[in-house]
Order: sequence, then C-alpha cells, then structure tokens
Amino acid sequence: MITIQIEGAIGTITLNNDAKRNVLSERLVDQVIEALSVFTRHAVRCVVLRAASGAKVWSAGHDVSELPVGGQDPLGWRDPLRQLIREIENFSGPIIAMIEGSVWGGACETVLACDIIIATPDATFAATPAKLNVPYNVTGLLTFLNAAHIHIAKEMLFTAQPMPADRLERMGIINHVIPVDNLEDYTYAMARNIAENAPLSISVMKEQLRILAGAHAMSPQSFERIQGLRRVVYNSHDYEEGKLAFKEKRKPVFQGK
Ligand code: YXS
Repeated sequence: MITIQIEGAIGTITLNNDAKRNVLSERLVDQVIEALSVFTRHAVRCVVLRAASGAKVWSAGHDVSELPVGGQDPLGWRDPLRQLIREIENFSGPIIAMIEGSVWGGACETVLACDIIIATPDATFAATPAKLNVPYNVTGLLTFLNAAHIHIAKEMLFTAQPMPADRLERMGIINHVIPVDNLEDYTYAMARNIAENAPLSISVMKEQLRILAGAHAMSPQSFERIQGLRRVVYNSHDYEEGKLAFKEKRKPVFQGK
C-alpha cells in the first residue's frame, strides 16, 4: 500500500495503492503509522509524505466502505483517520506533504495536519463531510481552523468542492505551489535544509505549536452538546443515504433527517 525510503536523516512515505486511489483504509494507515515508528528508530529528522510520481489522485480520503453503520461514531478516537492525524502531529520531526493530484476528504485534513505543504499547480483539495453527511469531529474541524481562515474553512466544508492549489497558496494554507518538474528537487532541498538544523529545537517547537494550536477550553456541557449533535447526524437517514449513494456511484438525495 505504501513504500518507504530513508536517505540520511530524511524519510519518505509514498502512498502506493492507486487502484483504490490511495484511500486511507485501516491497512494503509497502519502501514503509514508503522513507517513513522521506523523513522523514529532511525532518527529521521524530516519526512516527505507523497503519492507516486504522476499520481492523478494523491488520496481519495477515508475508505467509505470502512465507515461504520449507523449508531457508531464514524470518526471516533480509534478511527484510522483520527489515529493518522495524531501520529502526524506527534511525530518528532516536520512532515512535508508533497502533493500531486487531487486530495479528498480525510486526506485533505491529513495534508493540513502536516507541517509544510508543497503542491503542484493542478493539485486540488476537497473537504467532503457535507457530500456524505458525515459529522466531522472536533479535533478534525480544529485542523481546518488552524490552517485556514474560518470563512475559507466554512467554504471548503459547506461546498465540498475541490479548491485549487494556487488559491490556497494565496491564502497561506499551502506553503508553495511548484511546477511538477521542480517539485521533488524543491521539496527535498527544503527537507535537507530542515534536517541540517537542530533537531531538538525543531521537535520541541513542533510540540509547543501543537499544544498551543490545540489549546481551546471547552466546557463539559459544550462537549456533550457537540457529541449529541453529531450523534443525530450519524444516526440519520441521510448518513446511510450518503454511504449508499457512494456505493451505487450516484448523487445522494438528502432529506435533512
Ligand atoms: O470500483 P473499484 O473497486 O475499482 O473502486 C474504485 C472506487 O470505489 C475506489 N475509491 C474508494 N473506495 C473507498 N473510499 C473512497 N473514498 C474511495 N475513492 C475511490 O477506488 C477505485 C477507483 O475509483 P474511481 O474509479 O472512482 O477512480 P477515478 O479516477 O474515476 O476517480 C477518482 C476520484 C477520487 C475522483 C473518485 O474515486 C472519488 O470521487 N472518490 C471519492 C472521494 C471522496 O469523496 N472522498 C471522501 C471519503 S469520506 C472522508 O474522507 C471523510 C469521512 S469526510 O467525508 O468526512 O471527509
């Protein structure tokens, strides 16, 4: 599902399951998480997370066939996507998302959870909970809020439409848009630059920024209200309709219940 490489202090994870458009299935996520622990054991200081060269789809996001049936939180603590996001945020060194192709749903959040994003001009990014009637979870929405102005986060989440890389770069959501011929050279030059700097200082700053970015007080009452609202969504007719429509490769008909 993936290939990994270590060159000096730089590790590369290549998503390599194009037949299923690199969906973030439990198996693929487990392999990415295992790769990060291999990198930790080999004192890797900077990671490049990428798809195979020439990929039309970087990742199609959460594996819809693995979304649980009604009555279970589709993005609970142990969900593969939630585990992946936490592992990316907790990895000691910076992770550079190198993007060719389209990025969908949970993969969009995965890219935003990386530390630096470098994409080709034709890369696109689509946040899709509203397309499937999935009740996104609080830490997931915080990933979007930490990466984008709330109006842009809302436009991405409410329209579920792919957004072009150059627009996200203009808003500082993507660090660099680089032509595909220079993408690898540019990305690995930055990775080498980071790897030559002080790893302790960088890993501590990364962890401090993670803590600061997640420092939002929420009352127990607010938390319970949110969980109750989310339960209404994943217990709804529309939740089942979203998954069924995807499976039947047709447009969903949402009834708002
Ligand atoms: O029919 P086969 O068996 O060959 O499988 C097809 C697709 O069913 C499969 N596939 C997926 N399977 C599970 N989950 C997915 N997300 C998924 N995406 C694709 O991969 C095989 C090839 O797909 P196909 O024929 O559609 O490829 P294509 O090149 O024509 O189109 C590529 C895409 C990415 C435009 C298209 O596959 C697509 O629109 N995929 C769904 C993108 C999406 O809406 N992802 C959101 C997933 S839900 C999620 O991430 C979160 C829960 S949330 O929504 O809350 O953010």
